[in-house]
Amino acid sequence: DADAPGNLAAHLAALSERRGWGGRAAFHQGHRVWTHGEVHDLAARATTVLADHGVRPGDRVLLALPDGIAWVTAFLATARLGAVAVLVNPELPAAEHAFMAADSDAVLCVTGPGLEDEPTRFPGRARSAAPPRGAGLHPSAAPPQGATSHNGAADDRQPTTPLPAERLGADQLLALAVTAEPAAAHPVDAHAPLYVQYTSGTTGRPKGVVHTHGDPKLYHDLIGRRLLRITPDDVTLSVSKLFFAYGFGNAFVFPLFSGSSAVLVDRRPTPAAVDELVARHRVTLLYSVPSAYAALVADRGSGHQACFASVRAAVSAGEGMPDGLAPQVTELLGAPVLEQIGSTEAGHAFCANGFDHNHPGTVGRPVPGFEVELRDRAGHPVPEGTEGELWVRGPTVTPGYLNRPEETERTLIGGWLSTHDRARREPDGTYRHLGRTDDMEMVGGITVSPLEVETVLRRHPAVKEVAVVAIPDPRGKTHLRAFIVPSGPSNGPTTPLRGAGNCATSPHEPADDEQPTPAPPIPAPPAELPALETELLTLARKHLAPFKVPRSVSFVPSLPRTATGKLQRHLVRQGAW
Ligand code: 3SK
Repeated sequence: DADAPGNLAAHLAALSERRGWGGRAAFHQGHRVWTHGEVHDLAARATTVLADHGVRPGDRVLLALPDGIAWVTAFLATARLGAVAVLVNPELPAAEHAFMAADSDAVLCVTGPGLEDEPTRFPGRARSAAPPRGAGLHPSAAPPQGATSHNGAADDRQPTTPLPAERLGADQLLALAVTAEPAAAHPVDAHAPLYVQYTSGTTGRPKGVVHTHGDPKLYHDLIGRRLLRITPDDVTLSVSKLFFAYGFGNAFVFPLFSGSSAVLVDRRPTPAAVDELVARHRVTLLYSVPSAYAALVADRGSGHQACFASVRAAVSAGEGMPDGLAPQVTELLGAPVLEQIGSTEAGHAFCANGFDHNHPGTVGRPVPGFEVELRDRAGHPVPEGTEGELWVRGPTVTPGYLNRPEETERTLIGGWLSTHDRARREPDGTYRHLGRTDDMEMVGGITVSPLEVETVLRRHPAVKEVAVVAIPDPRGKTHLRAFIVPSGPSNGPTTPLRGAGNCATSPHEPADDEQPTPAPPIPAPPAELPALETELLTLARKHLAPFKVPRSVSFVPSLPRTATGKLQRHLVRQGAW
């Protein structure tokens, strides 16, 4: 197959050349633009820098970097070298970084600002004699015996050679790359491992999920090109960051495979930053998560605003959209909301809505090439119209977890991936997401879906966010408690809207500080809370069976969420955030 990707970085560089994209914008960061040609040239040079730092084909290189050109360069250079990039959230605590560096047996950690000088964060490690177990990292990654490495030198490394892990700052990588010679790509096939992403994990230790050189092309062919119809004229803004599956596909894979561009921002943008960036770069595709869309609507109001005129679609994933939010987003942006669902294990979305078939409130139909089944706890398909757990089979599903053969065996059965998402199939073949299987709460021996209770409570205009969990009382009996983040006086739907009718764009002086530290949520004044509690419980009694009505309400300034906006229900249960 002439179009088979082989080495992803080499494939993308050749594609850009063939299609004449060299002079087109690929990434915007602050006031700088990098063209596709510049990106691939820089990556080829950075490959030499990584090799000079001891990285060899098959090695793991941990990237703890904020979104930006250094991230893109480090990823492509690692791929070009035939090494495996380990993508981690740069904002994790030191202990989690240390765990991931050790778990992936990284030989080099490329770090962003603030992390370079922390000696304990990425402890030096001897390169282990044995490769990590469990996910087939080595068989297809290792160069064939006697093969030469990317720079033509024979790879004579002995597996037992102790070699301490190196560290390289992002600025240093870029500075060295500018003057380095470009390196040829190491030949690998499409099944060779390309990257590892750690699942943010709502419980337990993070697990490294492996994906191959062939996967990104499929993300683009199946979703970017076919469903979202991305063309070279598109401009992407993804609230989700590059280290995460959703952001990686949206803001790295799709632009490089389509000749389009992405706006990269190093932190999660605030609502004000989103509309400034959309207006400044004429963003056409906005990718976000429900909590960030809700914040945008709360901040800007729902009437259409001119600063969003360029947006042609608002893609949403990560969690189900609360009732009523999608129409508000559509009204604000003047564009359809396309909900989808995916997972780190599936690589990208496996069910999605598209322009031709968009069923609001559902996550759409299976992405072509994916099969989806709803199964009961015993793993048997459920009758039509009944809810069950989503199982998925498709071309980009991970070969497995790094170092976790038992968990791989439990999650991947006969090529089918257990997603732990609950859903129901609608008559038009779309799937309605009903929460996570581990989200169910037990109250007095009865299973309750907290999502159902949360949906009712969220209808109250003074509720900005809500999480319902079962809490044991001192006698061990469990009761439902609702944790509520109240709408602040400035963003409640019944009060005047701070930004309504006003785009935050400043055409004369584009903001450099695109993401000011998010303002802390503004809780309602304490005197109003008892009344609000009564109103919420009345609302719950009106719409829910008695055993689903929360016994108590706690008002909190925020809820614990993963970097991608997913509620961390186990932390709410523990009261630990
Ligand atoms: O979290 C999701 O639902 C998702 C959606 C699209 C791509 C990747 C992911 C993880």
